[in-house]
Amino acid sequence: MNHSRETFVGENFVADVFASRRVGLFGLGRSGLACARALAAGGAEVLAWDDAEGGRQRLSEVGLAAVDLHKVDFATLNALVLSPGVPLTHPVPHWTVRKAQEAGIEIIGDTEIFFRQLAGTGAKLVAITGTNGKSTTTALIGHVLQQAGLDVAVGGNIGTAVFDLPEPVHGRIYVIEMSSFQIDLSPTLKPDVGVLLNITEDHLDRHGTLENYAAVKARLFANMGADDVAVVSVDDAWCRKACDAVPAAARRVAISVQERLEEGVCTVNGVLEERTGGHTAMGMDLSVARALRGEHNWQNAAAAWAACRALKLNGNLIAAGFRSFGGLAHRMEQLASIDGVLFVNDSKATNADAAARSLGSFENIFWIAGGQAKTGGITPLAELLEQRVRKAFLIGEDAPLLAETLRQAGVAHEITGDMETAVKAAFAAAQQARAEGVARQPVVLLAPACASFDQYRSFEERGDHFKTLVEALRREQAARQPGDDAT
Ligand code: UMA
Repeated sequence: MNHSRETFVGENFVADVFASRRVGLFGLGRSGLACARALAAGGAEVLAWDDAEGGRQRLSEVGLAAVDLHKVDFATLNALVLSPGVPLTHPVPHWTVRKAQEAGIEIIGDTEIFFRQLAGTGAKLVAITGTNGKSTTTALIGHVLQQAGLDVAVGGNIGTAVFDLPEPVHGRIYVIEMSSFQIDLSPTLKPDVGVLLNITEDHLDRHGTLENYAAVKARLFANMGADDVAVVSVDDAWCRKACDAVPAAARRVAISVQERLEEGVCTVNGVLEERTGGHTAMGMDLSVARALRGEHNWQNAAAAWAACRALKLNGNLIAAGFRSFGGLAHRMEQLASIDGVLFVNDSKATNADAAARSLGSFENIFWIAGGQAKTGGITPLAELLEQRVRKAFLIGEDAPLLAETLRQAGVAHEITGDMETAVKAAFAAAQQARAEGVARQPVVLLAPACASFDQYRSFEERGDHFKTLVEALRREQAARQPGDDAT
């Protein structure tokens, strides 16, 4: 997805729910900037600020001047609009949060204002959350609906800020990926279709405990009523708890990749089935959908199927959409085969659980990992690493921590520090393995199991850097050996 200013489609989004009122807005990244512009266009007085000079400067792009919120009496504001990346509760509330709490004003996100704008327009909302797979599921649902000829807009945590989307009109369906941070800032969130994929440990630095994190995710369903549909996994205990808490008036659709459900949508051994009363009503073999191969995608597919069915799409259209889905950048993205070595970019794997999915999908892996480790590091991966990884190449500030787990698991590794050194070393080792005649194609896999922020601005930037380096290798190899298999 391209986030350059030229491609923004919603430049004219007018958010008037705060017309003639005074709003403090903090954080001028992608979401804050778009929200400031939309609120100002809707007649609000927007007092916007960012801790970083760069953020404050960006405000002039939307015709506004920064106002130092340190000097503003928050009791004169109607609300504080906070960017999702700014700490609300943990590790400590941001200074703007403290000021807003002391003044007793509401603290909300751009998504909350967006949802208020949707009310009464006849537009529909599909909201997707979960620890892993939510971007793929969001993109997949968006793709299927679009292929079916519906009016669809896809955004949220996936990358396009909600106020960079087109304005609501009757019949338009918004497919919005929601992070836990965004849910936390969206008290009136009430999707027509809500999807909860899975809950495993992540972002504990921002939510304190797994209990809090799970409770925030479960709020996706809290305001649901009659006609709303909750699509929820029954494969983990936290999701089952969230499923039990769905308001009685709403309809629940269970999804599973572990059991053949009596009722719901399940994918067992790669075959998706929509089950009702213990019978299979319809289904498909996912092996025909090239971007949905691998166990990690079965849950995404089951969820997307259930969500599209909740929107009354017929099964043939959904299956056709699954088949034509191309997948997402930075999610197990197969980049090239160079000198018999496959390069895979899974930069989105920012925690151990996500990395486990790509590690489980390949063998003979030359693994590039590291960055800022999450709680628990890569300890849960020890067994998988032993089975799949021939050698690890570690980057970033927590490389020594990862090295310790690898040492204990008896897996070969070296600390390469930066990405460029890692790519070259991994390629050389993979080529050597190939020369020694390994049975399976060696794979250089970037699946960091860590956040990127010590070396990059985002996982996208990290993945793009990896892609650039792989492309350079491909060109080098093609120049050296014309006619090689570099693709
Ligand atoms: N800032 C401060 N002080 C702070 C923290 C941040 O001033 O203490 C400022 C920064 O200087 C910067 C701005 O806040 O100018 C950044 O705001 P942000 O981190 O909320 O980022 P945005 O650019 O607005 O992007 C957000 C989401 N980012 C986060 O949740 C961290 C993007 O999700 C999302 O795509 C975008 O809105 C559009 O909706 C990214 C993400 O990493 C992909 N999400 C996390 C994840 O998927 O794990 C949750």
